Amino acid sequence: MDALKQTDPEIYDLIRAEERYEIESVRLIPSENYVSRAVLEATGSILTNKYSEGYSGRRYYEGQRYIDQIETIVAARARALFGAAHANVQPYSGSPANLAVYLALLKPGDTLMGLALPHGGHLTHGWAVSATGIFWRAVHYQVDRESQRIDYDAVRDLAKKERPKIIVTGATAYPRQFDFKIFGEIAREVGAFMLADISHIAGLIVAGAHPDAVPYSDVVTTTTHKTLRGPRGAMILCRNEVAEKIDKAVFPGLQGGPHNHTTAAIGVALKEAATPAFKEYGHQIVRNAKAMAEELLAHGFNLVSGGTDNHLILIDLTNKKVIGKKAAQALDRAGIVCNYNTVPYDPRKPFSPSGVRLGTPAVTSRGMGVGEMRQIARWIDEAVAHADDEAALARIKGEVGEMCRRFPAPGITA
Ligand code: DSN
Repeated sequence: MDALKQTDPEIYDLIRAEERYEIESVRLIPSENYVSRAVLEATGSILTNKYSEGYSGRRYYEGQRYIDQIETIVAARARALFGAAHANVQPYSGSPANLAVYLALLKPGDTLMGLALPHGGHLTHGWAVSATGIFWRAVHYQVDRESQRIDYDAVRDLAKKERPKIIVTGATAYPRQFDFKIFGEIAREVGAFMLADISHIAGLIVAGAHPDAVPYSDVVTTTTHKTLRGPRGAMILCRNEVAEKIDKAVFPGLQGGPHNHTTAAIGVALKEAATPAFKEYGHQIVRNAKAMAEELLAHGFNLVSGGTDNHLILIDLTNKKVIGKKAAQALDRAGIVCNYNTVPYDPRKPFSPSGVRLGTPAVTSRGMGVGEMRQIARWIDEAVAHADDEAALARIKGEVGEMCRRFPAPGITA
């Protein structure tokens, strides 16, 4: 980055500092990852210079001879990898992707139904402060108070009562698998479209480490930068019957020119995800999360739903007498990065909730395995117990840094 260093040393220094931070810390935010050098190179390529409103072969600008080929290849890779009839690879990120689906399939004021945000859903699944809860009438299902898992009978009852036009599945903080088949059946029973937002678990689905959503859904949205390990972007996969509406909603409905550097990098990530090594990666993410969960349970942590089936763990810290924000901040000082998070039926407010959320996609990308996960869980236990003890946190940080040096960070030191 010599040119950057010369032109803008201030930004250069901050990028280098973030790079060191990503090398030296254990990154447990479940929506983050490390992309490969190849994905980074495509993201930082000259494709950022282009404008190409429209779709391959149907652009509003000349000069698309290479861009058309790139977008065609990437969409074909997306269809092949996910077994989808149609793929739109232009959404800027997950929120615009979901917005595009609603724009395509709903009229303003129509009802949509999704998992409540404090129960693990997402803002764009119709939460009141999101555009999706302002322009559409949103109703929400929750997890069961006892099992802290989705109660499919309750989902069916709510769908029959509210008659949503679209049912959204998918989550950002749900540690269990989704039964997409049942969701599809419920959607058909009430005449709703089914949208599966698989942003968090796309990589697991590709690897066969989570059941597939495409066969049961009308539309599937996914970001490309989480378990899928691509650049920051998104895709919409759908049945042919709704493809034209989806494409029109993305452009010209919602967006202008696609970010071609991102499209190309998504293509690289999809190629990487089609390999046997990626399949193994997806399964290792889950093995690692289960090992970390087991060790946390052994140290008296209360895990939402009692454990995990996927890439993430949600800890309710109430019994540890530490609030989520304080625990997350102490962990960061100890070199372990996670986020504070609401837990189902949380009596506390979203800005200072009772839980923390952990995930294993990034550490698994570094090649860490179950032994390291158990060690990380023990550090978490120590850091939470000594959240006010700076000497203890500094000692843990030293040990974390030592372990991190043994595992190259993809895209940075590997
Ligand atoms: N912000 C993402 C996450 O952390 O889960 C979801 O959009």
